[in-house]
Amino acid sequence: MLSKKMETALNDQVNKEMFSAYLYMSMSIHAGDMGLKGFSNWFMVQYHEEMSHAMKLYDYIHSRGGRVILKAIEAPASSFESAMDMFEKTLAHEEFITASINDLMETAMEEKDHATRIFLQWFVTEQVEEEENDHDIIDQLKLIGPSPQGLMMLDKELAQRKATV
Ligand code: OFO
Repeated sequence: MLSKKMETALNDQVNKEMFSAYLYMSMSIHAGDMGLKGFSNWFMVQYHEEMSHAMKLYDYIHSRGGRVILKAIEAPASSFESAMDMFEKTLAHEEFITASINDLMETAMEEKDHATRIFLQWFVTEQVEEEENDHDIIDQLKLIGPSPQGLMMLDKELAQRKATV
């Protein structure tokens, strides 16, 4: 059985993952408006990943006898300055999520909840991968600079990303 404190903290994370999904869906829409179909695809795949993160937490809370309480999801920004702006905001958001996962891990340790600590390890590893992906794309955007041809090539590459969930 989850402690009340752990249950509340995991519920807050469900909300953060659903906001992440909402944020990337908004970026997908904006990239589509910019004519960047590959970027739009990349962010939509990310939307699905974030929903799967929320569902992993949802299933775990239930499996430990807890109750999922859905809260309002904040509206994300609806427009962005550029492809670089979207990825810089993505990286900043993922750093915020990493800090949130670290806080959850601390709570699990304080509560001596080893099952939750082990469950959260998947998220710790996932955050390393997510931040690395964002850094890689930001580096490529820096190399491209103002070149529309370079941006179109990266757009083709990002069009290849397939949903894994
Ligand atoms: Fe982007 O990893 Fe979940 O939020």
